[in-house]
Amino acid sequence: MNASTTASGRPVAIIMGSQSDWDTMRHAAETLDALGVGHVVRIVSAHRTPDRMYAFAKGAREEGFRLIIAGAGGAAHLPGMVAALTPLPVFGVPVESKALSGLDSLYSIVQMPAGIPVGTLAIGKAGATNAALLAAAVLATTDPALAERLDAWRAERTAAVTESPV
Ligand code: RP5
Repeated sequence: MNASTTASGRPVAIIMGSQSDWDTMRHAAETLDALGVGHVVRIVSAHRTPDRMYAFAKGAREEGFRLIIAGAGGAAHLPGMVAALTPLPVFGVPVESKALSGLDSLYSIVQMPAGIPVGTLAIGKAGATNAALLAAAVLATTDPALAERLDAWRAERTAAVTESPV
């Protein structure tokens, strides 16, 4: 078992407030897949399933997770509420909302009071992708094999940038 592997083999939990968030959050899951980082994906709503959210957050460390990626849109209280209930690092992804293009989501997630941190990413696909890369980078600090895969992933993307537009 390498250093980022938990007993379950799934160190990352990706949670989201609604099925409608999956179109965005799947980019986090796909990025973790590409890097060989085990994860689980769950719908956990701060507003519609508060008991499920509480149970998940309180049990997340004992479940073997090391990091949580939480995506939500609109009145996006999920990442902050989960961060208040678990000692694990939480990365928040503001999902692009229909009414306010995700600015509401961003403001709901980013402006946490001192003492309860949420690492807030960009709105939408970029944020979901980068949350996964950040999670992988954290896990890679204690997992040399993952660090090598992450280096290779980055090198591939660098090599793919042409010098001139095609
Ligand atoms: C939030 O409300 C969810 O995270 C989602 O982004 C937003 C809208 O949810 P649906 O009405 O599409 O289920 O809780």
